Amino acid sequence: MSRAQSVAVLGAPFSKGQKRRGVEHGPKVIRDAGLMERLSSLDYSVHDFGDLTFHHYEKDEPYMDVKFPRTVGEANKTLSGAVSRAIGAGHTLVMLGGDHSLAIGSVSGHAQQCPDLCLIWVDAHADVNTPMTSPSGNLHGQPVAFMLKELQDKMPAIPGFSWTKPFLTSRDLVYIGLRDVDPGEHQILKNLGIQYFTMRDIDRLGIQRVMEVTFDHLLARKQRPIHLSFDIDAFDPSLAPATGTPVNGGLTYREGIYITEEIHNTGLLSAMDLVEVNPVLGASHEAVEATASLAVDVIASSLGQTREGAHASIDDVPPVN
Ligand code: Z70
Ligand code: MN
Ligand code: MN
Ligand code: MN
Repeated sequence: MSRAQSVAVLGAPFSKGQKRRGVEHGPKVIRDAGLMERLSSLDYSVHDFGDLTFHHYEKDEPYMDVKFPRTVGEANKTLSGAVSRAIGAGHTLVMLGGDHSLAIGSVSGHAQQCPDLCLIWVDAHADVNTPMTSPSGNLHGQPVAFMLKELQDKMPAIPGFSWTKPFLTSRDLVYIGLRDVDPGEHQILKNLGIQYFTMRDIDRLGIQRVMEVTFDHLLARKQRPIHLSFDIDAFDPSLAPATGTPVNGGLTYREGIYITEEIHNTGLLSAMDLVEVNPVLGASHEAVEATASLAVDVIASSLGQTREGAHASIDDVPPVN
């Protein structure tokens, strides 16, 4: 098992894509749950790029209904540059959020280096509202709308976002785990023909078939880099209670881990986000630790930790002495 590969871990302690405080502590609790040790034990060379620091505008008036547009826009610009540099240097990137608005910077930075990437979005939510369809004005419910070329003429010029242009087509994206989709989002999913698997679809097809169709859809024509954007609220709230918007009826532990094992097995994972872990919203210390430890399992599994175990070359088995 020789992995010449290196993993870069980048923290993005940021919360202005939504209104609840606490999600900016996500990187710390995920690290405290043992992330770096787990990745090192997978035989990667692991580089901790630390946490980014973000500028918060004191006066950041809403644009239409969009909250903190300049603060979110500039944070994502910063993140995009950092992700692009890390990928350009040859690392597999792990971004620790922070709220899901950070995917704008993370995926766009990845796309700068890998223009043909595809995106797997694991989430209870579709996060594809435009400022006009958004019921909340929160940018963590809108990141995908910034990425899709087909929505370009539906997106107003939001202050803070002039640095980014859409770079993805609707065929480059698959959703898994949806169960709380707003009417405007549903219209976008249907109109653009986006491939998505709701929790109901997982009930019908089983997670194995869902992954088969996902890779068929994204990779059948050609192999290309994968960006995995994993919102911890995709899991059932009984497993991931410490998050801003828990929705009943989510992924089981085994479904979530199967998704990430299969993504690892493609050999094409190039960058991933793990977002929306909010330690302030856990009802107890145990609830927070369970959520953070689940996040570590998701990341480790995406990067090759297996349930069946693994072994080094036969020459490395200790001889009888
Ligand atoms: C809703 C909105 C959302 C995460 C909530 C919710 C979006 N669709 N995303 N929690 N991670 O406000 O747009
Ligand atoms: Mn999300
Ligand atoms: Mn979500
Ligand atoms: Mn491998």
